[in-house]
Amino acid sequence: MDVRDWGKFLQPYEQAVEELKVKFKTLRSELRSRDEYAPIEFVTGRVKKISSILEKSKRLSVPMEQIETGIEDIAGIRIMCQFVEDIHRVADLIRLRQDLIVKYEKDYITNFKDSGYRSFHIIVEYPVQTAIGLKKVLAEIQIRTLAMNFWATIEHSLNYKYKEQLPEEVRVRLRNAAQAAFILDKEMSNIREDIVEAQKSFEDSSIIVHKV
Ligand code: 0O2
Repeated sequence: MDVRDWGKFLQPYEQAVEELKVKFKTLRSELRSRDEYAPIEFVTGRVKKISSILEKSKRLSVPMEQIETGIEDIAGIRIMCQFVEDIHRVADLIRLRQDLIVKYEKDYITNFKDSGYRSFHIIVEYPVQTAIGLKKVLAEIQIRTLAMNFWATIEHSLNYKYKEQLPEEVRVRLRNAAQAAFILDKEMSNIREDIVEAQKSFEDSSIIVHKV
């Protein structure tokens, strides 16, 4: 594929990412305005880089004609939560949606990866209305806590720096850091109710200050 073909190929994925970002950000503000606890802290999204698509298709032996079905994270949405419990709540909300179909789920929270990676992935099929009709694309929704995201972001950049050849010492430190992030999530879950209550009264008081 030349650059123009890639542009055409990636267009529906770009649209899917933009639409899904708006939908999950809206879900967050909608829950807040209904005065319900919003399990979403913030949402990001990206379309996979061409070099990364090519590298993954090579690694998984997916021929170019099959990348639409063989590579499921060309469109990627990331939903960050405060607590592990929120991840399950967000996953429930996604399963109930009528605007996408859940294909399958990968639970790297119960079964974390050797690297120490933890996150909950949901692969969905999302219909995009394009100029030439409806196009269904696959998207990967990653749901994680702020601690899981901190760890994954650092590990991703170190892997980029060392080109996937992490020195053993760094690897061990990352595993220890993953364990620390796991304990942090657990401790935060233990005092979750106190934290949520405190945040709620802080928000209420800032609304009063705003009104004055
Ligand atoms: P990008 O944004 O393209 O650079 P994999 O073999 O890891 O590619 P797997 O195990 O089936 O594939 O995972 P999956 O569900 O396809 O998700 C891949 C994405 O999950 C990665 O995308 C990361 O965002 C995240 N991920 C999976 N494993 C790890 C890990 O060990 N460390 C970190 N930091 N992230 C991970 P890309 O390709 O890295 O992202």
